[in-house]
Amino acid sequence: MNQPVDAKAARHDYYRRIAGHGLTPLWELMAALVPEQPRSPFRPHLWRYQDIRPALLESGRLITAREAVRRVLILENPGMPGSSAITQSLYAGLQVILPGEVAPSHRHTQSALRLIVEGEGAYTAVEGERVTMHPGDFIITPSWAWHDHGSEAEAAVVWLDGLDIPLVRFLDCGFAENLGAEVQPLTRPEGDALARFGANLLPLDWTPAGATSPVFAYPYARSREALHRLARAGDPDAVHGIRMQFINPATGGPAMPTIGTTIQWLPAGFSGAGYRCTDGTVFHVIEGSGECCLEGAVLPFGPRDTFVVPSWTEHRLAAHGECVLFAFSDRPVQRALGLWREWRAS
Ligand code: 1HN
Repeated sequence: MNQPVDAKAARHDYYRRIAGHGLTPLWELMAALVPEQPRSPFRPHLWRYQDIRPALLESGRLITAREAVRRVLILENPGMPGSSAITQSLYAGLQVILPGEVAPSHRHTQSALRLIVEGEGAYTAVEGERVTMHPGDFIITPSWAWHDHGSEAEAAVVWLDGLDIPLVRFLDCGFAENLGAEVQPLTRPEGDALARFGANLLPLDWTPAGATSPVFAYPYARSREALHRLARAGDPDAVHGIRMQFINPATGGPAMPTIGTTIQWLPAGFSGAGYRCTDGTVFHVIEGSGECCLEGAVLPFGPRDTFVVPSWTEHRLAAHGECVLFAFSDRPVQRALGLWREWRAS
């Protein structure tokens, strides 16, 4: 803008004076407030499991799960240091529990998901029911549900946590409390929720108590079997391969109200078409290796790695061998508000 020095100085003097009244001029900020398209300050990034596993296990020698409450290393997006966020709306971390440990019971309005990365035989208890963890299992802790974790395993168990912490912080609507006992009382046998709600059956006269799926654990053995059957049927999508969403069987909607979750299979040699969506997405590699190619960057991934693609960042997936990827994002929130968009190169 070409303006006389006097006019510029007059405006800046004016801005300084009105600032004292809690006022600021929109015309200086318009383009930043209403961009033509999303320009996320978050960056694409990959956390290589092999590289971070030693640090994760070292934390187990420095602090107990009891003292830490949750012994987690946060996967913080390098574009937003200090945010404890992996995307604008979501948090991710890797949690480790050692044999004999307990992570005490608490609840909060933030919803959580777990994707088991390594080890067998730890458990999480959610609202009175325990579930034993196996690699690839997807487990939900709904908003305001009591939850504690423990391990009777032989070795360390590690899982990826995903929570809607930044979203809840943004909305200023977070509450939390401790149970006061380390372990919550168990009121149902293991497997109850899956039998009651996850067998294409619902109890007669049952009405949902909340917005989250009553099936709180989705065993990998089942989703893997489904994916492999669909893989044999062929016809993978040009962008996603075979990509399925985890649903709430009582509604057909997303398993969690604030976090969308998917599992996808890519055939060996898959070279996906370009894609953008407004929901910044966290991918976790359950099996296989390949690459996520982005504008100006390639993220080579292998088993147990986690990578993030920020909002509206063009990317495509390529697989070396067969791959299975888990992913989560805030898509259900954007869709509920009529804001979600996608773009496909094919
Ligand atoms: C939490 O409750 C868990 O229950 C994990 O495992 C991570 C991060 C912030 C706040 C609460 C868990 C968390 C968390």
